[in-house]
Amino acid sequence: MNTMTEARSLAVVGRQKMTPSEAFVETLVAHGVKDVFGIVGSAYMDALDLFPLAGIRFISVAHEQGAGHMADGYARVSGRHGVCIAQNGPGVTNFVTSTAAAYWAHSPVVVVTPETGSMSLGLGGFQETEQLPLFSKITRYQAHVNNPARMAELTARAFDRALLEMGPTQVNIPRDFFYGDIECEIPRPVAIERGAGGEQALTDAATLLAESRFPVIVCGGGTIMAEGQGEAIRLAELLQAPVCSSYLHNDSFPAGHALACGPLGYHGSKAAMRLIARADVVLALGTRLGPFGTLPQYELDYWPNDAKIIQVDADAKVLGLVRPIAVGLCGDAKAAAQALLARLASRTLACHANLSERLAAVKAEKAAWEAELEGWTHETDAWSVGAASNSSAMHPRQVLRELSRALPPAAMVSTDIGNICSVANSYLRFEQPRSMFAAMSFGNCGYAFPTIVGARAAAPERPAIAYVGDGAWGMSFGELQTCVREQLPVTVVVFNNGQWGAEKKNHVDFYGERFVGVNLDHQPSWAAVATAMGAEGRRIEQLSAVGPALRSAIDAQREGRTTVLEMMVTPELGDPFRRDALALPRRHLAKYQSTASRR
Ligand SMILES: Cc1ncc(C[n+]2csc(CCOP(=O)(O)OP(=O)(O)O)c2C)c(N)n1
Ligand SMILES: [Mg+2]
Repeated sequence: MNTMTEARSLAVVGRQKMTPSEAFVETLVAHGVKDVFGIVGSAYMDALDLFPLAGIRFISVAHEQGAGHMADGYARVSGRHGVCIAQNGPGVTNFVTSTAAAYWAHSPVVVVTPETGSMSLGLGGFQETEQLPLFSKITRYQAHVNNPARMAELTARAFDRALLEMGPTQVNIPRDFFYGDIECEIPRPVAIERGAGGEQALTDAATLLAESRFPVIVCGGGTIMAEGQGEAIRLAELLQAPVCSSYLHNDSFPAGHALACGPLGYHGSKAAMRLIARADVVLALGTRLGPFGTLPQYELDYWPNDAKIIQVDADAKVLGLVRPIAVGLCGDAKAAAQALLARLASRTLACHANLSERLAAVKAEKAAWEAELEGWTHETDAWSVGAASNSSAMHPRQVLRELSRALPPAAMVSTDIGNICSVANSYLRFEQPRSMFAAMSFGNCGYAFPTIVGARAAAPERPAIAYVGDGAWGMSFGELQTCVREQLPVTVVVFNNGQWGAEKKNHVDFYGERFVGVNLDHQPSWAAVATAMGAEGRRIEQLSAVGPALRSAIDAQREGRTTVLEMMVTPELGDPFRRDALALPRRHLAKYQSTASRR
């Protein structure tokens, strides 16, 4: 045994004398923490000093936002806590965006925020800001260590609550409270098993499903978090019900399964949308049915307003929140699916009467969507056709298809929030859960790359790929330093279309092509930047090179090398994000009349 494993195995048991730093670090050890992401800071140096002997790796990053996203990716792929820590004040404020993103991704991230010393708080000293209000709306729980003797207790609670409520929690620690002598016991993690939901709700849900003639299942992130994919498959097979994935959870049901219809929502699968439109009963398994994932797409207003919705979610507060429901089941997706299977096993199911008709519909809709996608080689709106005709670059859709064909089986893919990354949703298929890490409802540019770095830290055996637009890449490429320095090899696909494309699409559709701040002129060669930073960089201009380049970049990961594949693509743009939220411009003042809508 080396010193590190020896130290880890010696868990501190019973009440004893220690320093608060020791109490903090031992609490991390008790919760199985092996990696912490952050940037070094004097505020917590006394605890950091203990990390190596505690068997905790400190992953030193380029920007605290990156650390927060890495903790998020780490948590999403492993189902365990992701942990990040920073210097009080500016280091901690850099966590705000990543914490908000983790909140909407339902990631159990523990954000450790050392703060200004307790004896100078409020005096406006160095690196001081109020750190609790900043995170109050983007964490599930906030612990403020108000006395050094409570360090272990409050830190442990933040860890427990992150898993209990599936979201980020904060431990705020006045920096002087790491020092001193205390007596305490390190709390053991509190494991709480979730149940299937209420008896009556289960009975009502089973009855609705048994009587349904066209049941459709929507599998959400809750199915993944509950490790309930096997139960979802059994339930789908029992009912012979088509299964849609909720928005950006393409990994919630195996894409190769005969009943899998693909994702709902923005750039999702038309097959999924057309089939759910026919449902008389929808079983929403582990999904809050977020508004963005149920909006009309491709001019299909697919949500079945007359269907009876059974919604299963571990968070009671989201039941019926966005869409009216017939039955709300506050429970774990896996346990609820098991309970429904048990209740349905011996019942006559109305949906078996028209089984062949339904399966034929599933097959036909899937085939039609695949054929449409296959033939959809470029965007066909007038602006895109014009923009692409002046360009010798590759069509984004064709690049996306080549990439998806070259993805290895256990690949983990994170996607950013741009136009091309959103179109990627049509092409990304997964057979196993915990494979897709999209910027979820918070939708911040710059999410995908650090998130995949964190995922790679948690699952070093799995190929790790990030899809990033060139604008978002400009925000986040700094973490290439982390990949190289910390030996966390990933592959980044940067879509170089020379623009903040997703927003440019709004200028095209609503603002008469009056472009303000959307063109990314004078970009550096991102391939050259990667090389300068100690990674590999390749500029890809030919479609035939896309698949081979991805495969060799994934091979390079095995040798510890990070690669940036800069895909030179046309500026054409797919359907916009927020057609629902924009309006044609009205102007009253004479000086602005030239910008008023003529339509
Ligand atoms: C942090 C942040 N800033 C701004 C936005 C608004 N925004 C949404 S998509 C987008 C454009 C993304 O451009 P790029 O990453 O180049 O991808 P593309 O759309 O060109 O494929 C912007 C600026 C955002 N979502 N997040
Ligand atoms: Mg772009």
